[in-house]
Amino acid sequence: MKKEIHKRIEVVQGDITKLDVDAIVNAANTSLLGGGGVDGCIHRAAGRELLTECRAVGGCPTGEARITKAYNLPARHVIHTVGPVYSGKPRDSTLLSSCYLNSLQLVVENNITSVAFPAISCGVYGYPIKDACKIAVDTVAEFLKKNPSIKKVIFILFSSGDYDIYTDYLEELV
Ligand code: AR6
Repeated sequence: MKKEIHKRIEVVQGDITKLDVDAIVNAANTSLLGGGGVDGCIHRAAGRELLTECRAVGGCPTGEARITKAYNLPARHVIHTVGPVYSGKPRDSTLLSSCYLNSLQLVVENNITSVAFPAISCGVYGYPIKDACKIAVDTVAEFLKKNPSIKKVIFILFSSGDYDIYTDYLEELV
């Protein structure tokens, strides 16, 4: 990976709801009406107004993304994307990659310069973290090459084990 791309990607361990970035990405479900995991954390921290706006959006198919305001969060926007439920079929990786691509497309369209991603599909939806990490990093790196307006993409991982997987993979690509 080129140094210039590497510098625009950051890996951190922590809670995505605390990040002061232009946009955070939510690992939502197709209803967009909240749930557990990171989705639950984001809705709790953003407040009821987020649910009201999500209701008006009216859902999101797997692999696509929708943008809302972030209300009580330090971030300015929430990009809701719906990862695949892991099945072990080739379609999983295409859909997961689409989540990153469609989220980044919204980033560009909304003049956003910094965005943070959780490990989409790697909790309740059961995607193996090592495979998901490769898809996430490769998709983002390829997109950054073509889109200089995005200054920073943060991968934020809840556990130290997941954090190590991301940092190890990025080191491999240097
Ligand atoms: N900050 C960063 N990462 C987090 C946080 C947080 N606050 N909380 C959890 N994670 P999951 P999925 C990590 O289950 O697999 C919901 O019910 C977590 O450790 O949140 O895409 C939705 O409504 C894991 O690595 O999302 C859907 O129904 C990662 O975020 C379903 O879960 C994703 O885990 C989506 O499942």
